[in-house]
Amino acid sequence: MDAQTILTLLKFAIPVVLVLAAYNLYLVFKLKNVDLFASWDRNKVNGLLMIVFVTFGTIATIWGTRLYSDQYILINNPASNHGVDIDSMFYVTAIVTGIGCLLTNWVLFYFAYKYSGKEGKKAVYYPENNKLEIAWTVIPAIAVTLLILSGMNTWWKITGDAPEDRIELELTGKQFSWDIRYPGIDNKFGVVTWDSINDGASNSYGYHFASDKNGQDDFNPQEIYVPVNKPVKVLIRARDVLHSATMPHFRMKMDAVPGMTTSFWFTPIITTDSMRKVRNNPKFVYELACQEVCGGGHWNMRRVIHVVTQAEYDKWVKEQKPTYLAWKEANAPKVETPAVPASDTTKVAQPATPAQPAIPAPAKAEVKKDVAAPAKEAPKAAEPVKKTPSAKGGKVNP
Ligand SMILES: [Cu+2]
Repeated sequence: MDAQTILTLLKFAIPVVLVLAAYNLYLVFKLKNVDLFASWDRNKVNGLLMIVFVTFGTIATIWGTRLYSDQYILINNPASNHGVDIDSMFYVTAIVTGIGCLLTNWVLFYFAYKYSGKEGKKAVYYPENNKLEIAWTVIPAIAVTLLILSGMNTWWKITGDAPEDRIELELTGKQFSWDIRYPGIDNKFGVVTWDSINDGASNSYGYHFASDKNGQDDFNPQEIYVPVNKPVKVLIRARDVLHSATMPHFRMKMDAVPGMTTSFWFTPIITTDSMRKVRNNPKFVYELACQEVCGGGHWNMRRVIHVVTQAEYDKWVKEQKPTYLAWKEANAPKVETPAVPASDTTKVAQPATPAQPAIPAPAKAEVKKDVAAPAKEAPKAAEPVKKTPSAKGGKVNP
């Protein structure tokens, strides 16, 4: 047993021993019929303890809130325009309810002290007071209505139309990661449908590359980049179960629902670099998380968000490779073994010698090697889906 373990055990053992000792003393005095507190006015002592309790509780609450305030991201440095709105709503709500909470509790404990039992004192019979009833119904009702209205106003802004000069990006939640998509230079998202999803053939997003030009410049980076002071509209989808796209530093959150596209927009107002200085933390990064407990790997659904200058953003966009290129490469017909599916790497890896006959067309069993491909059809070099998707450019149809 090391010193640390012994210390931890002692921390638990000492209070237990003290409580047992006190209980033993109590039993001894009880057996001897000694009442240590016989001279005390117990009602008065209890009344005074009420005051001590509420005073101590108030001080501890204020002290604790101040102590932890800079560790809770939700009350520090909102990094988006809507974040500022949400934080001010949070403060207003906290102040209004905080004052209500303090007032009612102070009155409660003070009355317990003031009206503690006394010899010969009788309780007053006070059955009802309509004016009081109306007052404490109407005042909270008005306060809550105002709070809700300001909340609705902010909600409508966040989920309403984004400004024209926005950039757009799309997040798709799946067990267990976020797929990120940008529309590329044409600013139009290509059509994606679930039945084209083919993880084994570099099409985990379900693009219709062969028939849909809009998708050919879309790119799927591993991290999110957004320019500062520019509105960002985020489209949110789910590939399997419910997820929830959450960007806590921007105070943004929206459920990802299979079968539909949800969205929000915000304008980042502080670059990552500036926030590192503000927080005095050179390693600080903004994050995207999943806030729906969506399964065993839920905790792993993290993506880094970089808020950069417009110039840095433009440079980054130029550097991105459209997913189409990787798909084209992965699905290009191989000259040596034309009959084998391009994604069947086990075959491609073996160079065909002249003595060997050409490998025959793939048997069913070989096709099955393309695991993780949910599409019903075997992967082919050419675009497998001929159906024209109903969604137009810019819209997605999961
Ligand atoms: Cu999730």
